[in-house]
Amino acid sequence: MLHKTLQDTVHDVAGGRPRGRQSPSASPRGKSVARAAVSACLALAAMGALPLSAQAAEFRSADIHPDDYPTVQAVRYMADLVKQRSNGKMTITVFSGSKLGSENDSIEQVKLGALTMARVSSAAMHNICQNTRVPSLPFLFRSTDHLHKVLDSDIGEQLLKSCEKAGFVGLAWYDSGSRSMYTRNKPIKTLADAKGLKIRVQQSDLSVAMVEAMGANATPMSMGEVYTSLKTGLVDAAENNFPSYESAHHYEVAKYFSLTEHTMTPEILIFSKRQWDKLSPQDQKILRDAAKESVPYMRKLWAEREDKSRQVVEKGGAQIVQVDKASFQQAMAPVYAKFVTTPEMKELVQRIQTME
Ligand code: GTR
Repeated sequence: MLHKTLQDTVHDVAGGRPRGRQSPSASPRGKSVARAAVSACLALAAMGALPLSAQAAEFRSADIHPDDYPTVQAVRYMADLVKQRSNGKMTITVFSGSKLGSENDSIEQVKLGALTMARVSSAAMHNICQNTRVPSLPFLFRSTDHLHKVLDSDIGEQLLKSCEKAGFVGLAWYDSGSRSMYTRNKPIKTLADAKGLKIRVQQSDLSVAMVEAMGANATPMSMGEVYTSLKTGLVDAAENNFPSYESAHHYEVAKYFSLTEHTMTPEILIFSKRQWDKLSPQDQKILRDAAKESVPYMRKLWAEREDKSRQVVEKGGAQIVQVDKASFQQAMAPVYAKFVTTPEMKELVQRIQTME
């Protein structure tokens, strides 16, 4: 493919005659012009100076979730649109199930440009791009509708854009429902039940602070380590949404799922800024549009999966526990005080809270 498209470039460089007519390379002088052009293109491509738009682009995207998970399905949906609209010039292969490493590994690779895309939890971006903390703030959204309204508005765009300085083009937000606590030994019903527990959290200062504000001890670790940590009692509890609780089999080792619904941290689809800058505006538009169009598809899959996962865990012996939510909510003021620090964040939070 690369060869073919480079030839097309050579064709342009060497005179751009339509196919079927005698090309300059048919004459001895033409041949040497074409040869020189090929070498120049190869050299430029090797240096990364040739716009990717002149080459066939094969992108890889990482996800820690299994094949049937809504995030993986949504990026595959985007990939189909991109392939179709670029006439096969741009392809995206999604590597599911942590085949390309943990979320933190993928983020690092995307920053370097060694990997093109990753679908990660926005919590994994908190310490890299601080505005991504905003939609993870505890009890910020009143409902899924409220979350969607915010993420679909200019606020969502502003938050996605804020990662560019750190080397990431934010393409889309995906749903992740709300996260709740689950425990091995006894159910959490009120804030007092969380006190002193060792709770696994995502690798983010904000996630640590949320659990500490509940009076518990936070143990940040990657998702891949959680099952064993729960099973062996290294931690007493963890927190996640129903689909992750189910697909990662955490319900088998921590059966009390307490509906704290303390955060609605969304998923984010990131693209390497290094690679993005080499694409033509037309190709960038194809990618952006396709990512946006995968969002409603993802939301539909997500709603279905939340219901299905809830049924699976209940059948598997998990107990769904109602909690005194207000007691958790009241404990969160220090988290806001610590993390909503810049005028921009303060304004965003205020706009979100007052959005109808
Ligand atoms: C899930 C999320 C993953 C990962 C995981 C975790 O809800 O989809 O990307 O961040 O939570 O808790 O590590």
